[in-house]
Amino acid sequence: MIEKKQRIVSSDTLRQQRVPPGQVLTEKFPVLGITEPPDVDLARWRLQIKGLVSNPLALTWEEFLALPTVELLADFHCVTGWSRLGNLWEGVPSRIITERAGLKPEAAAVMVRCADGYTTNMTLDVFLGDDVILAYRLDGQPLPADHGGPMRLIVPQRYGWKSAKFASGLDFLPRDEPGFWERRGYHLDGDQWREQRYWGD
Ligand SMILES: Nc1nc2c(c(=O)[nH]1)N[C@H]1C(S)=C(S)[C@@H](COP(=O)(O)O)O[C@H]1N2
Ligand SMILES: [Mo]
Repeated sequence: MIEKKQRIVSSDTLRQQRVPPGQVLTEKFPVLGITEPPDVDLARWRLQIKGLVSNPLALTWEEFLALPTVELLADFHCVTGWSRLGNLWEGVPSRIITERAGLKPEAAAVMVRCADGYTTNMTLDVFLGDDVILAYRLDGQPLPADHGGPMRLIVPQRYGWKSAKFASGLDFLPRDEPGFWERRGYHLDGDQWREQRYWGD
């Protein structure tokens, strides 16, 4: 039996006008990062899930790959002004992770931690959106290191800085706290349709 993988189209991508205010389309896929991609050894890779969960987890790469996956069609909007439309990602829905870890009712936000030292925050209503995935494939190939391989978050309804590359940890928190760019002037929430680029927007 051939099972067709569930395909989700982000509601960001279903808009009639897909380019948010102040953004310019690009066909290329620029690479943005605070460092070169870190070397990640899959044998030692772990996804640490901790904080306000009843069942903290440290998933190995094999355990992570065994989780249910979906395909996600989504546009990508970088706060520096470019948008790339129609990316096909594949990965594990965020909700699968919180189900396995047993999210406590006090949890209201998450800090995502990455192998390059980067962090980014979001509230749980954003993180638990049905189009948020932990992606490990892009356009039918393993996710390249440049674009966050082996695994990154994809959060289509927020600017690209929330789509944490080389993700290695999820820390569930009682309230939203600023991550790497959010401490340096980027908006705490980062909704591209409200042009929430910087503090005070
Ligand atoms: N770990 C990590 N994730 C990150 C970043 C980073 O520097 N480190 N940069 C962010 C920013 S600002 C953007 S626009 C996107 C860029 O993703 P791309 O390089 O695949 O285009 O990754 C985001 N995730
Ligand atoms: Mo960005």
